[in-house]
Amino acid sequence: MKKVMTGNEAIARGAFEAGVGVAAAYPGTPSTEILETIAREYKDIYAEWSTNEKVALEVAHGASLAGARTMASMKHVGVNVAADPLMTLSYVGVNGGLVLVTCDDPELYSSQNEQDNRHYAKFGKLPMFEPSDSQEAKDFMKFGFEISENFDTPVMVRSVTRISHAKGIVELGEPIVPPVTLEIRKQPAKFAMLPSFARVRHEVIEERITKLKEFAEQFAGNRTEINDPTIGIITAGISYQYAKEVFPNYSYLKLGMVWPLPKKLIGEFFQKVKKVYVIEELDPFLEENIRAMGFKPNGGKNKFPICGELNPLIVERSMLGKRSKPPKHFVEETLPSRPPNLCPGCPHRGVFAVLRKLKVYVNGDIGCYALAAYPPLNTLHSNICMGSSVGSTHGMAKALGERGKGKIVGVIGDSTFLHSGVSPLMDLCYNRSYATIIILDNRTTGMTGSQEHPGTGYTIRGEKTHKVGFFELGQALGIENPRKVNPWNMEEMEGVIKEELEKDSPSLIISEGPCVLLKREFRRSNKPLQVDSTLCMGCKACVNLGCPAISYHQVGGEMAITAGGKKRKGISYIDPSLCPGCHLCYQVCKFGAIQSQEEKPIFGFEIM
Ligand SMILES: Cc1ncc(C[n+]2csc(CCOP(=O)(O)OP(=O)(O)O)c2C)c(N)n1
Repeated sequence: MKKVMTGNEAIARGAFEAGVGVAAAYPGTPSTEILETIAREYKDIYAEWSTNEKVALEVAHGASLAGARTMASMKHVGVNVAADPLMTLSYVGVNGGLVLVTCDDPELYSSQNEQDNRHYAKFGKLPMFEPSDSQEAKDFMKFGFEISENFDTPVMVRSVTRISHAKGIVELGEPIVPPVTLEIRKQPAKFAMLPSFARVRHEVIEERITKLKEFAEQFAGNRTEINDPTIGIITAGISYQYAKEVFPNYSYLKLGMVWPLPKKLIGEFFQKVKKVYVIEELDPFLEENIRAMGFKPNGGKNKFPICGELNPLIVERSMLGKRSKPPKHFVEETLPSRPPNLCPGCPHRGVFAVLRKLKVYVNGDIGCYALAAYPPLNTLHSNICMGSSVGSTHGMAKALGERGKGKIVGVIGDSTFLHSGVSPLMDLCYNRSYATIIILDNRTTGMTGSQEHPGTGYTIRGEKTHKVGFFELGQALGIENPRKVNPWNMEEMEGVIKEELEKDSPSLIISEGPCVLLKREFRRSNKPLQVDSTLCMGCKACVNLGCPAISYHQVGGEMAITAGGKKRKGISYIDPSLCPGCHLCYQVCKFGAIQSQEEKPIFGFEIM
């Protein structure tokens, strides 16, 4: 049977057909749907959202020790978090096959950088497969588990956004029963990495990479297509599709395995074609390694961009220069740009509106709230990676001493806090900082599409489970008196933040407001607010909250005078189809022009 699948669905299918027993992940675009598909479609596989990528890989390692085929999936930067276990997992190898899927994000559609994770394969001395479509995504996964067991190595499969999210036809197969039995095996010399054992293992992995090089020469996924011999392209992954689309008649060496590389095969390709070009997205990974083998491609990164995604047009223009003609039906993009924004009713908005008013320096983190860096909020001044806000705030406080007192806060989401904010908060308490940290507890991993985490009380399959209490956790880490606030009540929020900023000891504020998209967290919904156009002065205080439900319209003539006879340039309007009734705008309007339709105006929502 054949089915149309995204790359991520095909990766999940490959794991299923390979007989995977345990799958762990931490959400991150573009990888998230891999585990979501497993949880939804393949009920016999144990699936979990782990607290972070390091934990996910360690869970997979444990399952492999027990003999299960197992996988961990994550976005490219997730591999940085998992890099510590990864580098030594390479030494210990596997019992049951282990595949680590990395989904890279060229062009940074939803990421903080566009690092090229092919380097991890070389760095960790691990084999890496890179599919060019959904069929290969499934096949390379299945194959990955075999290679993992046959060569006693973790295997990496690399996808990119365009492979993960694009759809293609996939031939389905039946799941197999994996060859390794489930049992407890005690093999400390192989799995307990003390220096004396690890020294031996290092030699083993050097032998392994040599064997993998030999394997790469035979691997059917490393394919030569000889057409016009004047130009030969060495490429892999999505770049193969772009190149093939614009240059169908050139010759190709299409690499399905991007590490280690098949030197003999590459040499033969150089013999068969006149000129060789290496086409790859991001870093000159293939090119540099091919040059290091002593070959001299005629072009690579001297022609093709190193930053951002490629596409057929870029490939054609880079290759042909002035000789390239735009395609016949080429349409220039005419869509207006729509900067990302916090949703109407988002609990984060009020917190940032208050922080803006207080003019503090905000060390931010990764999540929806990072959008507060954009106008009109303009109230997030740094962020680098998940969990960084807490340590950075502490470091800043220590550097500034009294000069920074009351002027800096760290802001971190609930999922991010549990991912990697707990240990820096412990550090901050241990080292007696005066820093103030705000956890934005919207009861979900919002940015990546609302995944559960240990603070939501639900597993990936919706089963009820233990729910971490941020208040109690904060106390356990050393915060004397954590404070809980309603993020839609701006006066209360301002008062609490001011008090906490005054403290000489570490302080923690927990902003408790569920993501507006999480229906299960609300007891009832509110009615949309309305602008009384006779009273609105057009001061834009509501507009400056950056709520997509509020717009501003210039007025002239009679409309330029309010009921009270005052002049105005414009008025605000609230789109009732977008307004969930959070009442933030109601609180900032000094003229009583924004009117609640509730019997008694409420700040925010009645939540569970
Ligand atoms: C190491 C790493 N893993 C995953 C991601 C993807 N990611 C971006 S923000 C985020 C978490 C957002 O959840 P939360 O902190 O609760 O904030 P929210 O978006 O709900 O406001 C994740 C998982 C990432 N950027 N880096």
